[in-house]
Amino acid sequence: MTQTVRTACAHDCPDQCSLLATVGDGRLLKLQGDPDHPLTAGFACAKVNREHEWVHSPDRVLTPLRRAGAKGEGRFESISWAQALDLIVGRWQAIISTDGPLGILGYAYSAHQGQLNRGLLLGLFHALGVTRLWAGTVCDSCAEAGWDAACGSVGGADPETVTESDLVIAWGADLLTTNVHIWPLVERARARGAQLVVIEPRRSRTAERADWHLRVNVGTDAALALGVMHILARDGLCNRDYIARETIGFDRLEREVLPRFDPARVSAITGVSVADLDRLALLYGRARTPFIRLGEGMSRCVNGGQAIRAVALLPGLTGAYNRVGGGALLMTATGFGLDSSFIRKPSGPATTRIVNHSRLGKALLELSDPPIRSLFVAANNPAVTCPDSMTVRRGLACEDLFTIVHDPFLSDTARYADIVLPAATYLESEDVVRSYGSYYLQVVRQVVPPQGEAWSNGRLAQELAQRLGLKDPIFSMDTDGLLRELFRGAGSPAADVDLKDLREGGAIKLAPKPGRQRFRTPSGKLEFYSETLASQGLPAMADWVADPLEAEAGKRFPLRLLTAPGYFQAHTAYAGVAALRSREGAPECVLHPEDAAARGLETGQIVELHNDHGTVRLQLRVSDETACGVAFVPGQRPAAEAGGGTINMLCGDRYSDMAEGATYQSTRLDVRAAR
Ligand SMILES: Nc1nc2c(c(=O)[nH]1)N[C@H]1C(S)=C(S)[C@@H](COP(=O)(O)OP(=O)(O)OC[C@H]3O[C@@H](n4cnc5c(=O)[nH]c(N)nc54)[C@H](O)[C@@H]3O)O[C@H]1N2
Ligand SMILES: Nc1nc2c(c(=O)[nH]1)N[C@H]1C(S)=C(S)[C@@H](COP(=O)(O)OP(=O)(O)OC[C@H]3O[C@@H](n4cnc5c(=O)[nH]c(N)nc54)[C@H](O)[C@@H]3O)O[C@H]1N2
Ligand code: SF4
Ligand SMILES: [Mo]
Repeated sequence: MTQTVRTACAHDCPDQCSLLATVGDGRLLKLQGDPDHPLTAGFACAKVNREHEWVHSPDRVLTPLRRAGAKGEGRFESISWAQALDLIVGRWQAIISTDGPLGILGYAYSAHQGQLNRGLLLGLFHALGVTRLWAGTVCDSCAEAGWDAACGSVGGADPETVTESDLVIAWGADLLTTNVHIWPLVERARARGAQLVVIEPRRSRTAERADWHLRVNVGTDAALALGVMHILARDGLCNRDYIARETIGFDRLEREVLPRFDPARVSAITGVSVADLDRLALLYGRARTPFIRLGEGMSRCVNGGQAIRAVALLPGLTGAYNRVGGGALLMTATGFGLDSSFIRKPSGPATTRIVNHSRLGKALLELSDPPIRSLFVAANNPAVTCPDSMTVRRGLACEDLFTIVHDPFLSDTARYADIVLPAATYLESEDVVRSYGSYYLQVVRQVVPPQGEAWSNGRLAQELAQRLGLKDPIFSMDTDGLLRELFRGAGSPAADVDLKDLREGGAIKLAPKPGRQRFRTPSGKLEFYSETLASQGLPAMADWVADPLEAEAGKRFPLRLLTAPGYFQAHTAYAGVAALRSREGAPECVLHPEDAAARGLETGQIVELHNDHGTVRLQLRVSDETACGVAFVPGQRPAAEAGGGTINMLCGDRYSDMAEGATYQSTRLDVRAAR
């Protein structure tokens, strides 16, 4: 007997698909996209098509484990949940009584689950008052700050309106890889005459299928956007009426910044020819409903915040923000009006010590008063995904750090743990997800029972909280109670959601009215000039300045690193699925033919990428899909797969210009044949 259950995908992905799961004998047999969901449109991505192999992978951790070898070695013995929880609670109580709760670091950020499972762990950390993470600096904190500087904390254009667009720009976004469900809609717009322009340093899957791939130098998008603005202003293509009504500060930008971004200088910075720059500006200026899909990749470098900010300002010049099919979309998450503080902040001190992902290793090794004595990681793999991951591993290897990792798999990070706890995936628990790339909200239904003795993050948080004597009601609530808490502080439009509908039905759409982008800046307008940023000592206006440190490092390390998500991978989460591993192929580095020839290197050869941080071995592929001077490394792969290293071992711990984001893309390195 098989049965079909409607659920939602909880991977860290902007699409947040609605899924139909076929189940038989307690096993997931098949997952397919829900045909009734307008964006999912009946198909899942290449990764989730293999979800049955992920859930039932032979590599799943099925019981709690205690370390039986050296840290990092990966030797463990099975113990019971009761033993594991006793060990954790005993250790934490001892730390709290001698050093206070700051001696514990709670590390849980986003990743592969919904609002309840994620929120309850954060609630546990908050109630205990432990040291916490500035969540998101590896991912979107900088991109979000760049967007907020221009538009305020507000969702962008509804992706479904892209069908009305006459010019689609994927600006640093490989749609087919990270946002595949917008693709059929883009194709519909193209069938009606729209052009697709991809602005990318490499020829991505999406760039290959575009009408025009505009190659831009890594880290120069702010200059490109300002160059387009220069031409729009010069050629009389601005909508002065919109600028006067809905924006502030354009006059100052036009006077003080744009003159410096003349086509010749912009061309020298960005690598885009003056003719192509003119063509882009004219295409944009003459389009009625240009739709810009911004990706986060370009924000992950030292001047990344300014890049996102400058691109987000562009639709303000022509008034495209006020036309259905026009505007810009980075994220939608803040558009729902959800406020998870009743779950994430049930009690405990309002502020605490905060650690940045990029400096996790340093925090583990160097923080004092009190030092970090215990690290709790759930649903993340910082040994691979954090910048400066060599230092992270040195921190994780400390004998006196008591590390607990909750994960369905023995990740690279879990290999360093003292205690590994088996985690249930989203298919094994209940939750609610809100998309960050569309405007849908949906419940996640349990599809199969937890595998082995796995517990969901929510259950783990609740059981730990109870054993640690926390009395907050959220730690004994069922899903219905938690859902009510999640919506208790909700503003519009989430405040109007009927929880019964949400619980029993499919996805609910909460999109803003199309055709008028709202701004939640202090002025209520699109801000070309930001007093808020100025008061933080940041540039009041969008600008581009060269990074002096990088120019210096460039003299010794001629190549620049470019990284991006793998097509068949979700960072490291599918390392346990053999079929996806083999589809993705060996962990690789892609070099331009000229760079490869200059070093005498060939496709298939094992090479060493190296800089002052260390050396990483990868397989070389020679292709002009990457630019001269750029070493492209797709995906995040476990060290064992990649011949002993992972790419973030070469990345430094510098912060981006806004919100302390990671700066993978500002890494300099060189490549040589492996010795
Ligand atoms: N298959 C797959 N899908 C995923 C993920 C995954 O690992 N695998 N990860 C998910 C997660 S957590 C996130 S946050 C999203 C991220 O998805 P997006 O927001 O789309 O961001 P990225 O894919 O990181 O980067 C997008 C593109 O930016 C390009 N890029 C890098 N630097 C620059 C630059 O300086 N200028 C320009 N113009 N482009 C640049 C990269 O080549 C890349 O193709 O994807 C999600 N979806
Ligand atoms: N060089 C470079 N580095 C990057 C990026 C890049 O583009 N380039 N991208 C960055 C981005 S955007 C992000 S978001 C981060 C991602 O960084 P992480 O979130 O650290 O990476 P993941 O590989 O997604 O790790 C998720 C872990 O959660 C586990 N897991 C899955 N489901 C569950 C669950 O329900 N419960 C529990 N407890 N565990 C679960 C998986 O098995 C996996 O081990 O990486 C960042 N790192
Ligand atoms: S595209 Fe994203 S949301 Fe949809 S099934 Fe794949 S991972 Fe899940
Ligand atoms: Mo991310």
